[in-house]
Amino acid sequence: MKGADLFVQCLENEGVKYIFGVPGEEMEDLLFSLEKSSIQFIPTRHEQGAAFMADVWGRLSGQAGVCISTLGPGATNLVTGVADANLDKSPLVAITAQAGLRRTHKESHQNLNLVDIFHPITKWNASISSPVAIAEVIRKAFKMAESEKPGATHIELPEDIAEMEVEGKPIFQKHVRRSDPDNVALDEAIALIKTAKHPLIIAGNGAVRKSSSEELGRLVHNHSIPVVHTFMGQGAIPDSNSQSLFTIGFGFRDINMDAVDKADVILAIGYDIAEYRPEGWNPRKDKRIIHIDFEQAEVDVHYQPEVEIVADIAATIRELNVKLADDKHLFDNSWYQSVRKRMIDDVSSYTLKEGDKFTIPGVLNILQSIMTDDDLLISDVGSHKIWVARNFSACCPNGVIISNGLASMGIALPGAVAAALLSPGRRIVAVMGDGGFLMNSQELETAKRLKVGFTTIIFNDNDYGLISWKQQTNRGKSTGTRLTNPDFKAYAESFGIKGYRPETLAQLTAELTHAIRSKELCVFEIPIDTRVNAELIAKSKTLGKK
Ligand SMILES: Cc1ncc(C[n+]2csc(CCOP(=O)(O)OP(=O)(O)O)c2C)c(N)n1
Repeated sequence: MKGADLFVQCLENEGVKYIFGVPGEEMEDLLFSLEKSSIQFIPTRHEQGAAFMADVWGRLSGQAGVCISTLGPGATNLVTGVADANLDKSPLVAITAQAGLRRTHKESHQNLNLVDIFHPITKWNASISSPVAIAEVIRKAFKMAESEKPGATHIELPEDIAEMEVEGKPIFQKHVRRSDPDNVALDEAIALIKTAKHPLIIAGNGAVRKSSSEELGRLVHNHSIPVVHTFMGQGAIPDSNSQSLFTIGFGFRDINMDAVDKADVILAIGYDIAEYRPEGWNPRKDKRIIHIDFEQAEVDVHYQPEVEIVADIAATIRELNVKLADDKHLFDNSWYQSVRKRMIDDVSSYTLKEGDKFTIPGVLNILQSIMTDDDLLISDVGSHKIWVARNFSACCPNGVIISNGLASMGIALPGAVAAALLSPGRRIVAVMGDGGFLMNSQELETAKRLKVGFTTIIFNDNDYGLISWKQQTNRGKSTGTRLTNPDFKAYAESFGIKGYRPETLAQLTAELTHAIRSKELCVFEIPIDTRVNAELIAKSKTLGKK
């Protein structure tokens, strides 16, 4: 068989269902091998869209999403989405075609050193230099991408390798068991927890992967330990749970920082320093920290754990639960319940009344009332992301998807395409700013062609809003952020997609309810009043002082 046929057999062996990408001449053999396979190649309108689809697929499923591009410009277009998956700890395998080996050593058409380009944004990458290596390279790329901490890997397939004859077969994949937590470290952690007056858990993105969240729920319920989540840790325990103190990691002081300040022992569970620097919550370096993660702690003066438990997170929390089983209710919840209540009251204060101008937190409250625990909210990056993280309650791991490692604009719309393919029955809402929407709006055509349904919400402020919010906070004015926009409703309709531009609260609520429940592919343009942004900063100066 041809190298390309073996390559595709290996992908089938990894359970790949879809490959997102833009075709190119140098991947002709691979495309025709794919055509004969069980895998569907999904042409996207930009390689970045393909990479974000693979990124969100990986994050939601735990199995590597796969994207593909041609050499040169196709490969450089993939880079942002691949880097996003890598920093967001999302399993992804990127495949790039390459010129034949006979010309990669010299300057030639579209020839870039792709292994060098992808090296700093992947966990591992390689060029396939012989068809005999195909099975090993593919198995390794998937194994590396999917093992903790997950991330991106990259395979380069030169066109002559794809064409060559080869004999071989895919390598059998076996589930690898991670090591159990160390008993001495567990006992040290228990001893430290028992010295605490005000213990607090920071749940990061590692706490929403695998089966950690059930064990975490048991730990906090049995011992009344409160949890703050990072943006990507949202849903580690449901926000409806009385131990949830919602989300931390804003560039301003929020109400729940009262509890963080008061906490003496911090259990950092699956905490990812790429999301939120420890200086933000441990400025005086006086917290006693227990680090629970798949990997050792990063070295940081503001993050010096007394105990590090490096093992499977779910297994570690399970062991803590076993060892604490005889100690019922170690702590009382009185020290943090008022913080929780103030957060809840603050979020509901944004509920819109008829006649009010639309605001992002106001619309999020409407979404919260329409969406159920089975639904999915995907946020893009911008001011709306701050509001989603702060005000939208997560019900479960992966109920809210936010990119907060690389934090790249443009992820939400392609991400919704992947989520809809992965879970066709799920109701999905993607929220974004006008800036992020127009970065990857071309993927509306991909969505339409695939006949997937989800609700796209554009919060329109004709501005790169988060940047002007920050500039306004720092300097009292903004520069370089103002935009003009097309008619988004007409734009959506030009793709044959339903467009909405509601004008009253009643209309907004009715149209959103219909659109979300019916899972139609549609675009809402919601003009927003951004004064709430500055008001939140002004309020934050007093929020923590009650
Ligand atoms: C790809 C990329 N480019 C630039 C940035 C920097 N950035 C962060 S938020 C933002 C503005 C986002 O504007 P918009 O999408 O309209 O959302 P809004 O802030 O108005 O809610 C920018 C430019 C980024 N995070 N990602």
